[in-house]
Amino acid sequence: MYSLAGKTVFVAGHRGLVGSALVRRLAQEGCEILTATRAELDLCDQAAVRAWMRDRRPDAVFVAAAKVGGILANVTYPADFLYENLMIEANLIEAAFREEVEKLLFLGSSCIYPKFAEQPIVESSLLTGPLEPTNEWYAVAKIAGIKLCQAYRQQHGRDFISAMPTNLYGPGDNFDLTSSHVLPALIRKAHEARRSGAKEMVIWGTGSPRREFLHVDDCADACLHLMKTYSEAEHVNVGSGEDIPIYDLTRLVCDVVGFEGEIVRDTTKPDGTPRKLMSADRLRGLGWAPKVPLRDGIAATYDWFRQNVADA
Ligand code: GFB
Repeated sequence: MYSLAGKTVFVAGHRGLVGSALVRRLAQEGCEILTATRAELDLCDQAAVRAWMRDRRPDAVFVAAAKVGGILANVTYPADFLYENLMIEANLIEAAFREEVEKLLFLGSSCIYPKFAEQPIVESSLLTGPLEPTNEWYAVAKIAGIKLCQAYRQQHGRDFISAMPTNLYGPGDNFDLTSSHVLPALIRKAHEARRSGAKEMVIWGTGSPRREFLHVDDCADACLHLMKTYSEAEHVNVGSGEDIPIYDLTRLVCDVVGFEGEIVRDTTKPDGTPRKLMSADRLRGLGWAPKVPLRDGIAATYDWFRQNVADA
């Protein structure tokens, strides 16, 4: 058991979806939370990261900083997704090693798994087949992050662990239609269609791919659970254990938002991987389960969107 009480905990990426949820959740732990804005610390700058870590000397680190985006952003900016994510994780993990950080948790993504991995995807499926091309750049960077944690554990005995969250959503998400993930995009599209009295809203692809969704507060809670109780080399899936076709998800979002028009598919846009349901067995076996039902999570996220984006 690794207690966070009284510790100094650095959340790298505290303004992002996951990082901000980690900061909210860590407030209950009696620890000192360290954060750095992009203006204060460029995580792609190795010398700056080393100096910052040497100066602040955190006891524990959450690597929640990453260049992230939905399917179109991944396809459009492969160099950014590969380069920035490699730099961020390598700089943080190496600096954590040098400054003798007691524990580090690296956050990856469910896209690390092969495109046609057997479902639900178990952790040992990693590197057993080709990746989904729409996000292979991001996936390769995240696989490197897992391997960095394992390498520092093996070579230097460091307690660096990795968590692989499924598709996340919640307050603080990116609602920009060109770069967002599907759920915030659907919330925005349904909201704007209802407001404007449109007869239809357009979704990308065929609507048949299935995705698993987890509320970001559940993800943060799971990360703390792992930070406190888990100390092994293998990464751990963090998911809800349930998936849903994108078309059905769209209907659910429309129901929450109150849009009753037609849902139209734009099949010129990519579908991405057909299915990405992770096995939740390992995390359940470690004593953790999600709490936020999908519909409730979408309703709460829609409230946040209205207050902070649509009406702001
Ligand atoms: O969330 P998303 O962008 O990324 O798309 P992935 C999921 C599915 O929703 C795809 C469809 O089949 C999209 O075609 N979709 C339908 C839409 N309408 C929309 C829309 O308006 N916007 C978006 N964005 N999608 C990401 C990876 O893959 O998953 C990342 O690109 C990361 O690297 C993330 O791993 C968790 O689930 O396909």
